Amino acid sequence: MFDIIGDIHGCYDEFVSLTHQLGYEWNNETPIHPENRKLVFLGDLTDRGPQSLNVIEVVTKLVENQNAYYCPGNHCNKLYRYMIGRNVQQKHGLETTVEELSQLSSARREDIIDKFTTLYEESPLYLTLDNGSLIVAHAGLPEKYIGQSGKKVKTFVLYGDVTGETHANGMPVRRDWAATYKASPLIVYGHTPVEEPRWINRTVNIDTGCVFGGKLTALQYPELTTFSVPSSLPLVKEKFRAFP
Ligand SMILES: [Mn+2]
Repeated sequence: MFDIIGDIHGCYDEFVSLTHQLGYEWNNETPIHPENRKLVFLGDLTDRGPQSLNVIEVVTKLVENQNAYYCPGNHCNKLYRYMIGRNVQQKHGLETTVEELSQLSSARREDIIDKFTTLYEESPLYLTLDNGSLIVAHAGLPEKYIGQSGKKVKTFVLYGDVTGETHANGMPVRRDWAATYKASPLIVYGHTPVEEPRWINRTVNIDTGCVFGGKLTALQYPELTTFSVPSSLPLVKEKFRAFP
């Protein structure tokens, strides 16, 4: 039994509230469920929000202790590349995580970098759970990529079905892959903020834009019940995508 958490983006307080709502008890700075449910993180733990490093600390500890599963998002990929010394642009939210890191002593900074790079390097590109009945992938997974890996799959999982074009507001144009999904595994994903969890075919987008003033959502599996905590941040309405 899993509780899958949408894109946190440094919204640590909302994450803590959500775990309480889901019945988790905090012991030794990690949320543990009395009935052994496991948390599942679908990526984009950090950037833009106020407490990215606290989120990294909790998630790395949970995964290390085998109390949670994690797969990366595009922001995780970029933060990882920053941490291993690649020349990445500090924008689109990465600058907030870099700023948090700069406030630390070098020993604490090295510790966080070690934890996050280990988490990232050991994570699968997407999670296949419940004997293949449940797939968790940051920006989703079309039927043709189920069980597949490689460069194309990685780009899709991290960035979605992008066309390479951008909208007038600067957001990348993304095709609606979920609308034509026909396979039976349930695909749980995030990446594109929506006002309410969006169910279509056997897919659900649970990125309800917490960092843009929406809410942080969890999906319980196999119950398929969603729980949400409202964001403490101001609403940035143009960041949410409406589907017909
Ligand atoms: Mn994302």
